[in-house]
Amino acid sequence: MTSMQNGQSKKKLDIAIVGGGLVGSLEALYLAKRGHHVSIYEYREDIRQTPLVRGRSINLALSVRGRRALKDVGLEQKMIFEHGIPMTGRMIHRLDGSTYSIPYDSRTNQCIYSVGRNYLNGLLLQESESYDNVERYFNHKLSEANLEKGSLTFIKTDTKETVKVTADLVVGADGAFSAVRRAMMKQPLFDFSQKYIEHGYLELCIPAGEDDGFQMPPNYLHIWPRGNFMMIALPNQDCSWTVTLFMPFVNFKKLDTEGKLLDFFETYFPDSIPLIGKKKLIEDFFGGSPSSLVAIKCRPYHVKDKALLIGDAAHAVVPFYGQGMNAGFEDCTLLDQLFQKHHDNLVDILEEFSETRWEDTFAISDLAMYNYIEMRDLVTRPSYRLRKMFDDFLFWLMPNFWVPLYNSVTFTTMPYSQCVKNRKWQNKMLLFCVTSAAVLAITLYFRGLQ
Ligand code: FAD
Ligand code: EGU
Repeated sequence: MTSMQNGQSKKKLDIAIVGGGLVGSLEALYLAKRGHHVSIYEYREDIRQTPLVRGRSINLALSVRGRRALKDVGLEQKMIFEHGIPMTGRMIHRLDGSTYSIPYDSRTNQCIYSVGRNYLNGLLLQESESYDNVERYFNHKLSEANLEKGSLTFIKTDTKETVKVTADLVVGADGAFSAVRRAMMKQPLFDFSQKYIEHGYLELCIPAGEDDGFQMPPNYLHIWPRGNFMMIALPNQDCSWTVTLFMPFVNFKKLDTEGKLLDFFETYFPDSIPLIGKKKLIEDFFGGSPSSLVAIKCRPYHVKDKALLIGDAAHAVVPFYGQGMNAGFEDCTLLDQLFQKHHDNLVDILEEFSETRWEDTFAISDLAMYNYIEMRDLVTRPSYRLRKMFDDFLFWLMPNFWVPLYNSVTFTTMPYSQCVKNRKWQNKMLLFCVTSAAVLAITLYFRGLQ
């Protein structure tokens, strides 16, 4: 197609999306709906063709921002009601195995959904088959890019052949270690930072019970907060649970024998041992190695009218707010609104996206990093629960006026930076009220003495 797209809304663009993960495959649908010609280039093989590896399924928490994006491409109902498991609250596991739950939204009963990563990715790719203006190329690894020209070089992983293509627009949706972003690094004035945290994560599995049902109450996100480390579990469609253990790498390294592993679990997660099973715990733990977690910030997200980063490629966040995919999906929604606003004029679209999006992605990145430090033990502390009680009470009293931080992030589409500003204002307000109450009490007390 022609490269003279400037200003002409009728001209359809030729768009190359690098990365057919969650965000890339969703963006393809959005662009296809607008009539553009889209090619998805994905490093891995077609996940729809790969049988489930060792029956293991990895899941994610889908909340309002992600749902909103799926709704726009007509997939929300299918994802949520046929293949999502509602989680209405957290269930906290104490050391002694006793539990208590904290609802996500006791006021209007909103919930989040546990969805299978592979299932969702497969669904998005499958949906793209219904557009004849989308093409999918699997086993294509981006090796080189000239972003100013929109030219890309791929290596086919099966035949080792080289494939060169050019496009009107290159969308980098190739994840936290983005090759498109690497090419962008050469641009002057491109800011970049990355931060590895000292914790790694390892996935374990609680299989379905003998009666083929869930071994724990299914409609919760289960949490075992233990100070410097924690474990969480999300339910799967097949009644199993994906359990994720977050712990400093040095602690992982210390657990180098079966005995030490079982001792560790008996000390800290005793109730989980019969659920996972000793044999399976050992298999899963030593069968994998802990993965690292990285937060990446960069800006701007674009090069002229030729290239754009979205999803983890633009903003990888640590998972402690359950917002990485949701934020990436929100990128697609916002981008679509800009395509509408600027009548497909790429210069204006990319510039405005870069100019407006970073503040919100930096905000969710900071929130998630803050939560990494706090959530590990905070949920068990009285001060946290007191603040939460205040928040919930005021929310109940004035639902339009006082929306707690957690609710605004998870259950609204309010820009992330606005959620943070709200929180700061609420902190000031609470401090003011508490101080005023104290002053009033003291004043009345001394009056009483006179
Ligand atoms: P990815 O999913 O990483 O996809 C990138 C794709 O690009 C991949 O398919 C890859 O193969 C391909 N690719 C990479 N390099 C190349 C190349 N050179 N050429 C071609 N293709 C390439 N988010 C939530 O919203 N909720 C959660 O509950 C949640 N839990 C999480 C738990 C953990 C432990 C982690 C690590 C993350 C979690 N996230 C969660 C974040 C979420 O996984 C990511 O934000 C999301 O996967 C980002 O999607 P993406 O498409 O941008 O990147
Ligand atoms: C981490 C890893 C509970 C999936 C943060 C909550 C997460 C998820 C929480 C992972 C936590 C932590 C929130 C959701 C969600 C909670 C949230 C974290 C899904 C503040 C598969 N987090 N996660 N907060 O509120 O907003 O339940 O890997 F343990 S969903 Cl760390 Cl809402």
